[in-house]
Amino acid sequence: MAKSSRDLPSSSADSILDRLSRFSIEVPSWGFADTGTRFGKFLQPAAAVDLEDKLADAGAVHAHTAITPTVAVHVLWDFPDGFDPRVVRLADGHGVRIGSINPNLFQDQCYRFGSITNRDADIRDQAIRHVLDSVEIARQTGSQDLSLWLADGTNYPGQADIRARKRCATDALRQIHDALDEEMRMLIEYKPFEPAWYFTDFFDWGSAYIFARDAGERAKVLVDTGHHLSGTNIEQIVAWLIDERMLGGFHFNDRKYADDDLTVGSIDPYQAFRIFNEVAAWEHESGRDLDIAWMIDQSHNIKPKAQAMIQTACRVQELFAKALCVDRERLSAARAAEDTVAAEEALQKAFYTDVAPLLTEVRRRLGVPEDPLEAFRQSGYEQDAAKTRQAKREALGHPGGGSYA
Ligand code: PSV
Ligand code: MN
Repeated sequence: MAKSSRDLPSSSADSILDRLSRFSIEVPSWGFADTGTRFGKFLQPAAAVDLEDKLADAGAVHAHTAITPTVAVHVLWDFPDGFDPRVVRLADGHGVRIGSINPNLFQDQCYRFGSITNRDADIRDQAIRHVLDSVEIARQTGSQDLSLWLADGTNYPGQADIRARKRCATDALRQIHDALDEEMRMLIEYKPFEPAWYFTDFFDWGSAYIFARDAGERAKVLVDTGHHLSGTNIEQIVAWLIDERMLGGFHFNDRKYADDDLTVGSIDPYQAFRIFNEVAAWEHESGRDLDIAWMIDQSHNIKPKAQAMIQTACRVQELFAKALCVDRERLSAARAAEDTVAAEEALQKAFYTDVAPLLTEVRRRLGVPEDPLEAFRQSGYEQDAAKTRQAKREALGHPGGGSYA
């Protein structure tokens, strides 16, 4: 069994390289701006001040990795003064495209008691209109994915009728689904708590599945790896959703306690590997790539933003490469013989395989530095950005830095 990807049979190494050459993952615009915790923000001079800076940073990440061609946008944070279609050209100028569109149904005062689950029909309509406007934005940016995270929920037992809220959400999602173009997808994200503390309406994969099923065939479930209670077996959820043809995509990050938004693999790289292993297993069986949205959802409060994004994208690429190294024949044989040790070893051997030679080769093919993070750190990009962005902040009259927007 291979200790290094150099020891792989050349046919497997070739197919792994081909798959890695087709691999890409979306970065979130909000990962480049100053963000913080609910207790405050630590500002960074090189943090993006506006959407153009975020696109420039995403462009720099893509230029160093060649695997992050698209940028997710959050409608109110990125288009606070309304959507301007010139953003498509702006992104193009930085070598990236606009990816998933994230409506914002949690910031307006009217959503205090919910958006599409609100008992007030006018507020529900306002929420639906905002999402329909977001569908129009997706049309203009050529985006395939409408990514819905509903912060809706309640804080106290007795506060609201759980079933009535479920029915309101179902109606709203159907209306939104019907407005999608043929090639669009509606991704429904779940989260067990926060900002609501008694229950969230979209609380787990089962609820997201039911909402997606009832909305229509273009609706799928979005798994944010940080949105699980401790001990949840995320790869099992992923395997079930894949099998049900209901996995729409991922929001990757890592967590230790709650929705910590930490760098993928910083706490539990084996968990990320096990998730990728489910994707790789399906791809091996079906002989094609799984058509899902791979997205990063992290906000880096302490780390320099673009560095953290490069580190993340490369870590995902590395862990996916390891999952592609699983010897599927050996694994099947071990399972068939009920040889639990050998079956587990098939996974562990792949996880501990040094995939550096594969990554070097794929980066050579993609025309990017062998060590994207180090090349970026040496490039001077961050220092230049800090200078121009400080000047921009002062010109805008808020030298202290911005917000998520
Ligand atoms: C909510 O915690 C979430 O995961 C949703 O995807 C939001 O769009 C994103 O984070 C914003 O940071
Ligand atoms: Mn998310």
